[in-house]
Amino acid sequence: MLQEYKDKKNKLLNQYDKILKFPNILSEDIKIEHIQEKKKQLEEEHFFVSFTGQIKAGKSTLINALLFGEEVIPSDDTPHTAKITIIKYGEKPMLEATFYSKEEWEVLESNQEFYEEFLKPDIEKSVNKGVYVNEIINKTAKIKKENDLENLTEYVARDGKYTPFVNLVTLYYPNEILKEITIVDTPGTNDPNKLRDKVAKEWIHKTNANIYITYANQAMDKVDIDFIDNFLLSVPKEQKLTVVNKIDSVNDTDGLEEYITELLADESLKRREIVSDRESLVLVSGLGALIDKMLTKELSLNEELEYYAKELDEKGFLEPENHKLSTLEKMIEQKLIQNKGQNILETHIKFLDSLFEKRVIELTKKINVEKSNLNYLFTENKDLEKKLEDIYNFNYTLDKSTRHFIPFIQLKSHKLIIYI
Ligand SMILES: Nc1nc2c(ncn2[C@@H]2O[C@H](COP(=O)(O)OP(=O)(O)O)[C@@H](O)[C@H]2O)c(=O)[nH]1
Ligand SMILES: [Mg+2]
Repeated sequence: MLQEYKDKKNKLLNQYDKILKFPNILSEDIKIEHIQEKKKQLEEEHFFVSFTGQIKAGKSTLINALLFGEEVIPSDDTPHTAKITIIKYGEKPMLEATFYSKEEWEVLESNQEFYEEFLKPDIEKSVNKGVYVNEIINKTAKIKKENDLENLTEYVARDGKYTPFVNLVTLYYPNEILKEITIVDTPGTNDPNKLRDKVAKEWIHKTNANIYITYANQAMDKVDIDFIDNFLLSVPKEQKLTVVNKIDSVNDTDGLEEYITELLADESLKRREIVSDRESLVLVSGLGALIDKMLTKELSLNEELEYYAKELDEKGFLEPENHKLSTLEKMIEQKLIQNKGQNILETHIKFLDSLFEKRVIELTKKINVEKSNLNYLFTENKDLEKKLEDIYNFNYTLDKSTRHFIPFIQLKSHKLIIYI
């Protein structure tokens, strides 16, 4: 993903390197630190993409297919609590859970209704697993790290032993795409926990593209609308993309078309700029794509995936032209370039141009000064030439008159000798 952008970015970074290697080519009043800073800025430019949609819409499966080509984020039948997961680049796989601070926890506890309905039962489950509130919340270190992702469910699943105390989970993974893009996997429902709700909102607003996932034959319901109203209303239209997932689960193409037509005709969605037009709608089979990638990498499938693999294979959804993951990749790429990438590249091209332009103006000035010096020398030269000519002429005249006089002088001298 983003290959063309990366190539262009690398070319610009090379330009910065060249300038840093030969700083003399720059005008004297440009500080080298300024160039270093600009280069760093470009290196650190980063994209954020958020995946939203109801629980079970297929967000985790799609992220696994797009990024990893294997099941890195768990997608299982136990519903996960509404927890936001950030997926970032790291040299080694690592899980980082951010727990609530003491102050945040007090705010949660003080909401009696929320405490009784959600927090208390969850805390009791954790106690049964040997994890106590004071052990987690009162610690100064808010972050717990694990060097593999195996235990992720303990932090995000409904009955995970740390789940009630987790505010945010960050996964680090050595994956080239993540060097350019950070993925935000959001809960699809409004969170009764208002603190997590706030974190999710902040992350969604950081993103340059938001993918809203629904699935074939699932009518957008109140849960979708509430979520969209709460989280996505202020996201600009050009950043939004809607995915209809699980297209493999529809038996006839007419049924799918009917579903799409209904979505497109839905005025309340149109008003919310979620399914604005056919062009911003992508139809995929996330599971088909994931299995296709796993088989290509010759990874073994678990029992559940094995079962789906047979079914999807029979329907042809393990074929790229049918699961259509690359269409989604292209659409995400397009959004990122339009909303941010183009601007990044243009800003740096303009900056580099202005550097050279300044130098060209300086050099042109210098050339002009040299030219006028030369002109001066040239006119001086002309004067000299003229003087030389005069001297020559004078010489010539002198020569002529001398020749004239010589016989006369000779005669005179002769006479003189005789006389003597
Ligand atoms: N048939 C079919 N099932 C899918 C597809 N994508 C995901 N699923 C299944 O839907 C369920 C929920 O998927 P998951 O990725 O965990 O959804 P999330 O809650 O939005 O992250 C899992 O059982 C997946 O295997 C798809 O394209 N086709
Ligand atoms: Mg999920």
